[in-house]
Amino acid sequence: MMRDNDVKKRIQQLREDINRHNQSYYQYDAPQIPDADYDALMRELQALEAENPSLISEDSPTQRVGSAPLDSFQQVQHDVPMLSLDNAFDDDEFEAFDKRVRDRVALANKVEYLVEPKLDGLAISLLYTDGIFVRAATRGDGKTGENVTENVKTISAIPLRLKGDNLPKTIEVRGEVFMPLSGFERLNRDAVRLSEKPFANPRNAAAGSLRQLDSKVTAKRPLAFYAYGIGVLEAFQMPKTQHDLFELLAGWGIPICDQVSVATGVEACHQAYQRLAEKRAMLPYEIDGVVYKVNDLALQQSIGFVSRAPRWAIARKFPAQERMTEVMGIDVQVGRTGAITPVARLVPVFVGGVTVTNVTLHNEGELRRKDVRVGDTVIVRRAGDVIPEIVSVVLEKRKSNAPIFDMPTECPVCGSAIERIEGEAVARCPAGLFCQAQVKESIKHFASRKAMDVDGLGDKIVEQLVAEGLVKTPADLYGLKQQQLCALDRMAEKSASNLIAALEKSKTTTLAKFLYALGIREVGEVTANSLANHFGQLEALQQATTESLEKVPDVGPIVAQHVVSFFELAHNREVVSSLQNLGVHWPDVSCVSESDQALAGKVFVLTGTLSVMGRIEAKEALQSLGAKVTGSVSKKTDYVVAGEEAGSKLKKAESLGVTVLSEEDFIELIGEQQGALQSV
Ligand code: 9MJ
Repeated sequence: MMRDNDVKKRIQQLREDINRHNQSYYQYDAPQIPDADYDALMRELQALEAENPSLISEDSPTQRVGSAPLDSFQQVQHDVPMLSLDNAFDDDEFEAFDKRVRDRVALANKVEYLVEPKLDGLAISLLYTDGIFVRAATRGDGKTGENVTENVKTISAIPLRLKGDNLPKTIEVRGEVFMPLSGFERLNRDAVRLSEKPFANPRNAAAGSLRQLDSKVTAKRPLAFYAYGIGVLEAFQMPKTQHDLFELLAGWGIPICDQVSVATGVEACHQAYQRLAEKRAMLPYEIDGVVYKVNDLALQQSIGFVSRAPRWAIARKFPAQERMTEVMGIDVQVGRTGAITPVARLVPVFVGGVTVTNVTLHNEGELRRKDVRVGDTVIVRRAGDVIPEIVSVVLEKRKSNAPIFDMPTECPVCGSAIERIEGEAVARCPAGLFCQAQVKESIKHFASRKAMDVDGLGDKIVEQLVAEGLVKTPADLYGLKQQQLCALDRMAEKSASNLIAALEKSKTTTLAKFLYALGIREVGEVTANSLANHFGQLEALQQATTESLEKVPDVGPIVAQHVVSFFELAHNREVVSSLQNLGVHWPDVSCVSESDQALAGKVFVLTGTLSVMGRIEAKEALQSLGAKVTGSVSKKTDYVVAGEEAGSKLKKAESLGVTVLSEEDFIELIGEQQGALQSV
């Protein structure tokens, strides 16, 4: 039997050892002892605490193993708004920012900045009262976040009790939760081994881990944290600079990134940026740029902030990332309209923030131009959210016998002779719905979110349904029976009945969505919407001539011809009427003439993250009011709706003098217009 004093000492020792091992494991991915030994230490500590409940402390590692799952996250109001950052995309934009700072505070001298790496994770707020961790919340929309306390407790890098005696009554520490690269790679290796879907990038992995209702799951995820600021601070003297603040936080045991530096004036800032860009590939975590912050906290205060971003800080993103990898094979895919696309299969490579395994080579011309061959070493680039591409082949590494890749002359799926039309880059399989690949793709398109939005009809299910001959046209989907679905791979009874219910629900749609779902060539969402608004009824559209179609905004001779050809085919007319007979229906839009629509003809661009409505919903709301939503900003754009972290499109709108709406302005506008319509 241990004496009380010995028990206390042993508990203390175990806590220190376990904390140290947690740090080695999660932060440095360098475990110092085997898992079994670690488990033994943890069990010993748990047993001692169970026998001596008075010795349990809130900061014991036993408190980090997760607790009972929640039903949902509670909301948390941020008393001090949690801001995000504006971006500078080049030196000029940063220099313009620096000038604005100097003008605002009438500073003739150079400004002193703290240069921090920009971590790619999830912003989080940590509340400490009398040094004890009491609550963690996500940023959410900056005003209201989600309470993720139970999950954050499991992150061993975050202290549950601050060190030292001179502590504030209340402090809200803000920073980024992220997943170090080694932990991310380990997590994905495990996912692949267990046939689970790997995460696309460390950011998604961190966000997915933190938004778990079951904190026991979060406890197993290798998350880390760096602080970058504070929100609420009570009964404590504010330090003088951002740098001093970092030192203060570090002294209390809060993790701070060790790559920060002070730079005075733009030249020194550019150098600090360059230094970090060069170090980037060596860092054990993903960074996507640097953040410059005015170092003097009193100056920060006087400069203030606008809507969601401080005026005293700016993020400068790194340019596209490039990495080398190998081409394992080249496949040829057949798309929904028969387009034949060569795709390079790569040895997976983590580049520009995601793991890339396939890269499209677009068409034969592109394949020839780049001369990509199986076995080649290639440079892959991915910038921002742009799809990855092969920049070039590293010819020095090519094996002398690597054969040129020949495009097939026959469709790899149905065997039809591939057609190449003069002047068109794309080769096509002309077999249409006699080609199983095109049937599969048309069904996937029909069911997709922006089309009929059939929840739960994933690609794998569609592939089985078509391969088994259960579905030949979209209309067949609505005749599927529970038993047929249950016979498919990985389809439990519950999922089958959910899918039947989702199909039923999808029958209530809009004419625009239905037209888009039909997959008529060149009829994307915007055109489908224009057609629906113009014709009002399907019957009118089906009978339209090319001349009348060309009167629709956006519709030129090619689109008009595709629409006419589509409805000329008896097969297509039959599918459309079967769908209607099976109950697919939409509200009549013919009663509102185009010019009556509140936003008729107005061109909108949505950019950044829209947190209240979401992109798809916002787009639908605009389209229902007759507006057109496009992807790029030009002189023709009437409004740009800029959500959180809006980037280059917002800049372009500002430079062209296009009206910019915040998300709140936009919601107000939609509300007013919808209200106006209802009262007509
Ligand atoms: C990141 N993501 O690393 C800020 N951030 O400061 C750093 N984010 C930030 N600072 C104010 N280093 C708002 C966001």
